[in-house]
Amino acid sequence: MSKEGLFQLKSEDAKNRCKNRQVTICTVGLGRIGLPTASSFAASGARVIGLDIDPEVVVSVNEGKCKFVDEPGLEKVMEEPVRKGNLRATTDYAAAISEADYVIVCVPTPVDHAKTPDYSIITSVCHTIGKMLRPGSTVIVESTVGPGTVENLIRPILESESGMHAGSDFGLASAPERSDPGNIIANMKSVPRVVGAINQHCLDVVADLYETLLGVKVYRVVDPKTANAVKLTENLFRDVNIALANEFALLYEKLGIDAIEVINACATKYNFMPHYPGAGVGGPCLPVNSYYLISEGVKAGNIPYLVRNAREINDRMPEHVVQLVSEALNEVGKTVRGSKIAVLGVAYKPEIKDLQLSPIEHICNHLSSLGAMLDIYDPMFQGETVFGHPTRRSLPQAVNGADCVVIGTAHKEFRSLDLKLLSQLCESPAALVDSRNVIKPSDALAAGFSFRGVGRSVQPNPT
Ligand code: SAJ
Repeated sequence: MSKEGLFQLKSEDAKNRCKNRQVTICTVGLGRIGLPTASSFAASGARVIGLDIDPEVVVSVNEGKCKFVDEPGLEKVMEEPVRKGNLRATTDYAAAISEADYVIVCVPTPVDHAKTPDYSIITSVCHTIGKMLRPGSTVIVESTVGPGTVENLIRPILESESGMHAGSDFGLASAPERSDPGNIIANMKSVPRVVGAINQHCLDVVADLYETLLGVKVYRVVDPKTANAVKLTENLFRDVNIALANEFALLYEKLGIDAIEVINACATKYNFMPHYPGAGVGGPCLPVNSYYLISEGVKAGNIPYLVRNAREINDRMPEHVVQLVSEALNEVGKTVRGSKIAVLGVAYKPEIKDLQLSPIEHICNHLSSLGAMLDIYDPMFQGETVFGHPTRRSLPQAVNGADCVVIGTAHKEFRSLDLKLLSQLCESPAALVDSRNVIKPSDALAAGFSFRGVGRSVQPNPT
């Protein structure tokens, strides 16, 4: 550990230290973003200290284990650095931060029940970082925050706690994570990093860290708030386009037009980016990020109405699926009350072991409250308890004797279902409701189901 902090070195010297892996990185938060970040930097040969408040996480990381079974390659990337000792985890904030050249913040930034950004975790972490910060080190915020939060909330905290000045005594930058949960290790290198910093020197030092150690392209922007605006813009672009697809689906269902067929046809046009309707938008990112921009918009007196309306449309989709279940059951002379309903897939997206803000929770809760008996099967949650319901270890166990089957998540396993076999397992006549466009309507009808799908035009079963 050199006496002069890396940030105070001339860019060239800082780059050499980076090139020679003579840097110490502290990653604050070893969750789905923090652990792959710490492991990837350590795998490049840098010395990495992973900080987490959860002692169990710390123990498992130091044993080279990780709970993210759905992150391919993560445990492999951790293996050697843990064995060699250049990746170690701790709960000891003081030791870790005071040794670091770079402090990378990867803690959650949820919204509270009033949909207001809840920055309590990141602010408390920054108070601690400020107290321990070593002159010449650089703080990098990877957590997703509203534009201006780094400049107006985080900087003052770090300066008042450290008694130092950002930009001269220590560096401060935003490098929002952009990795796709379920592909994070691959994305660490493949998805360019957008970096915005407190000044040019800091931008150079931080950009060089990602380029040199992770081998990822860096797109430099003028300041941290611009980098945070980029992250929100790309996530809200997706949320709004999904809402548009859901709006088309709701309308086309009424007009007897298959919205999926329409979107697939539109996708043949060079400038059409297809998004698909479904049960709603889940996960720790899209259903939350809009509110960061909405709250900044409210403060600035310019509410992003489109973004807000998109949230309302996407949040209404789970209830639409409940409606489709009721319709499909009625078509076979049954009601939700008293029916056995098999729910296939509860994760918020395919191949992920994550229930955060999963739209399927609302569907399960409402169907239960209407008197249905649920049986859940999800390949990522076998033999567990989800939304208060025990989950099955196999699909046939869940479907056996069902009056209705609901597809909640488009896991690979559900993309090649034998519908004839499925209908034989059900209490015939049975219904099939697809909220994730994995079932061809004609196949469902041919198998004897009464079928409903989000965005699918209803065709009464002729059989
Ligand atoms: N969904 C649809 N229709 C679609 C695509 C997705 O209904 O056409 C639903 C999914 O089923 C899921 C939700 O939207 O419930 C979110 O899915 P996602 O694929 O957007 O996944 P996330 O939230 O896991 O990851 C997003 C990604 N952002 C973008 O692709 C712009 C990821 O790159 C970000 O890093 C991540 O948010 C994040 O951390 O912010």
